[in-house]
Amino acid sequence: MTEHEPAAAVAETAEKIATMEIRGAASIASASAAALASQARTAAEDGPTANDPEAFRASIRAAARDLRETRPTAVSLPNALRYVLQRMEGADVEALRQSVVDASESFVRQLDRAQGDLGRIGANRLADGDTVMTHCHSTDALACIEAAVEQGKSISAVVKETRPRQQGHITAEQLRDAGVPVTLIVDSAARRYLDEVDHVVVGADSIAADGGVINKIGTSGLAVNARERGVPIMTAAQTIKLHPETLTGHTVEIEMRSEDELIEPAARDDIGDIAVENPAFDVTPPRYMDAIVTEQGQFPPESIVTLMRELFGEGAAEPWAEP
Ligand code: RI2
Repeated sequence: MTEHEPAAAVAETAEKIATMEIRGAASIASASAAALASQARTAAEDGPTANDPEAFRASIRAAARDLRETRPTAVSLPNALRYVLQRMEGADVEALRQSVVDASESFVRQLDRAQGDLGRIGANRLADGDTVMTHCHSTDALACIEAAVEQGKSISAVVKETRPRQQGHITAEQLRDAGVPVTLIVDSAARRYLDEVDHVVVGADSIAADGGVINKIGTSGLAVNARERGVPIMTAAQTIKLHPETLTGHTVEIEMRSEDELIEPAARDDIGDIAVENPAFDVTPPRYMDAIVTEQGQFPPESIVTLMRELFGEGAAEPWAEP
């Protein structure tokens, strides 16, 4: 292995994230942290990285860059890489390896704990007998609903299928497993069903400093409709979804995915010369979101910047860059 060749586990994880075999902002973050730990173990075993601390560090940074390039929108991914790389320290390769493995494991542990904590906070917003509407599949959003059920509340769900990849099916199955009665609907039926819904619960891939919520395409339209119908809507998002670069004016890149997810090539050819676009995410302005629920409490979207400054200072380091 040369110093810039990633271990097989990194290439495999990067491929799975890019193709969305591993998906969901929290899962992407935890898989990326685990992949860095694999890289550390492999790089410490043999080759030039096994005896040269600087070559070892360079190989971890290179692996982080490969992971970073897979999907652009979910900030949990660079936040996970940042967490591990900032804790990489030691005078020799063995100490460096240990620090990366330890950081990766503590990141994953914190992620699990944070989701449990935010679930219990989000559950407090739900009342016994509530019907919730969901969009896409978010483990943070599901944690709130599952915690409400664990608190003994009776909850039903209207689940949007979420075109084009239909991650609503995953939500429907997991809610069913949690004993929640589920009604699956097409996305365009959402407004009709809002009259029967007490709360909308969505996740987030990134939260901007102005309180804008970047989540699966269709979230912003749902939020506007929910506001018009007077149905409260919350975003369940661990603090690793807070986007530090937005503190300094950067915007969040919206991932554009393949048109094949949207229309079969043959059907497209039949239609003729058209453009097809497939943005994976949209931005819900803070005025359409009632609350952002994190493991550190519930926030009005406009005040999330205070928490971001506390956690990140004024910006974000890029520890994966070549020095
Ligand atoms: P958790 C997903 O994106 C959805 O947009 C979901 O709301 C968000 O990640 C957060 O998921 P994608 O990876 O971290 O399906 O809450 O494109 O699991």
